[in-house]
Amino acid sequence: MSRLVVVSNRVTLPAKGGAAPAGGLAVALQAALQERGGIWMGWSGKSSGSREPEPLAQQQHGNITYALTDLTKTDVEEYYEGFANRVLWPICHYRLDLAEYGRKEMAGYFRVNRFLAHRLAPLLQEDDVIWVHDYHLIPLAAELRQMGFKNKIGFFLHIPWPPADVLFTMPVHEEIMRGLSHYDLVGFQTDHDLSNFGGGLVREGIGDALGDGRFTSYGRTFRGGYYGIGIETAAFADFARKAASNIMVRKARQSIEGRDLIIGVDRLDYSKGITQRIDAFEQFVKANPGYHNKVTYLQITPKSRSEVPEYEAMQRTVAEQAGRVNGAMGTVDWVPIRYINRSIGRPVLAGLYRLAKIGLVTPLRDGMNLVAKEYVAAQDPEDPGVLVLSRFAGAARELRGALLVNPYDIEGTANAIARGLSMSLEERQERWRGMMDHLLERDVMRWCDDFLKDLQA
Ligand code: ADQ
Repeated sequence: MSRLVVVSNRVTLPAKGGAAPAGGLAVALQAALQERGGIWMGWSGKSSGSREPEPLAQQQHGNITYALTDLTKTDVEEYYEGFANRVLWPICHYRLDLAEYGRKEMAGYFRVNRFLAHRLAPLLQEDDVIWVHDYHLIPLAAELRQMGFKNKIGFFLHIPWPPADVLFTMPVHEEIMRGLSHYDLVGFQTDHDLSNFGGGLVREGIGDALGDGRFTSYGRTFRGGYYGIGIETAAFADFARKAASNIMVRKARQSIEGRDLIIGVDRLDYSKGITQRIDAFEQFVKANPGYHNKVTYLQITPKSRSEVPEYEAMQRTVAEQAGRVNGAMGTVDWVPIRYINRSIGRPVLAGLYRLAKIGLVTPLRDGMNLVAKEYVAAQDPEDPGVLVLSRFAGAARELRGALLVNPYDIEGTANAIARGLSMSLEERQERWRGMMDHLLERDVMRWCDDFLKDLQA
């Protein structure tokens, strides 16, 4: 078996004794790396003012070498905050209005990818299989090819891929499309993303679809496929089962005091539809006076990317909105929305999901959305809750037992909340069983195996 080299913007180091275990993606990649031996390389998260890069920091854990590089402050501003998060992220989430193009940032993105390729090169062996993750690193394969590397290189995109009409508003779309052609396998989350990619390629006359998942463009032939990412289903279900005895989960249960719990868990990001969701909750309470003082909506939202202005503005908007609804609807003994900005360890999170009658997952656009899958995995088979899920999340193409909603349709989402809260036990069990079977079969290990098998085929 060839050695595996994983490259991603950030690297998850193994949890230190006692620390909360990492999320599913890290667990799966670490397992694959441990089995075959390999390297996980990426940015350390640190930036310095110096132009001369420090040597790569390497740490060995079992069969895995973690290789971390610092970037300069300018690199981080241009490559990460500038192009990746202010151009590619909004464009891939269909938000033309939020993309901010700057020549400097675009150049920085390609420059840092070249830098990372040069840092990686000395570590590579001839038959290594290289797996590159996500939108930060699209040009990496092209850089490695230019240096003469003929290894199998795969790419997986964790976020959506938009239709050509959206993508082609980006001044460097051509370079991005060319960058993808240097991989042997380009993986998307859903059939929908893959067809946006293939459709754009053909329609814009950049390349051809050869059938059987093969494409040709810029003189290269490569494969495209979709591999919906999963979670560590069995382990997560186990956390949830055991969480009843957890002190924080017990306190949460006591504090709900016989009310139904609705839960939302998202990074603070405009793609997650949090403001529309709060509107829908407010609409639900207004339209259903019987639920006054009978329901609590817990929204757990750690801040993210605060250096990007839209995110900073959103922090204020959501906090004000939650405060306004509580002020208008709350009573001396009822706070309708509990809005908290912190990260929660996975075992506790699993317990909170299990307490909730409704998992409210309503992104405006999402590659997959793992929260939807975690919510389902955490349910009690005897008395499962209902997943209310945006049709614009990749997960909606797999989780057919969810109540699918259009998150822009506030009344529609409010109605789905009401429907979920009054759904019969029999219907809840039937919907949940189908979704859980799917999640057990297609967990994150399977995702990892499927991608690597196709990459090496
Ligand atoms: P994200 O946009 O980060 O991921 P998501 O898939 O929902 O979105 O994953 C978030 C993860 O963070 C989940 O595992 C969740 O439990 C965890 N999390 C969120 N809030 C938390 C909190 N307060 N405390 C603790 N944990 C919290 C990107 C894409 C997604 C895609 C994933 C994986 O945007 O579409 O599903 O990558 O490919």
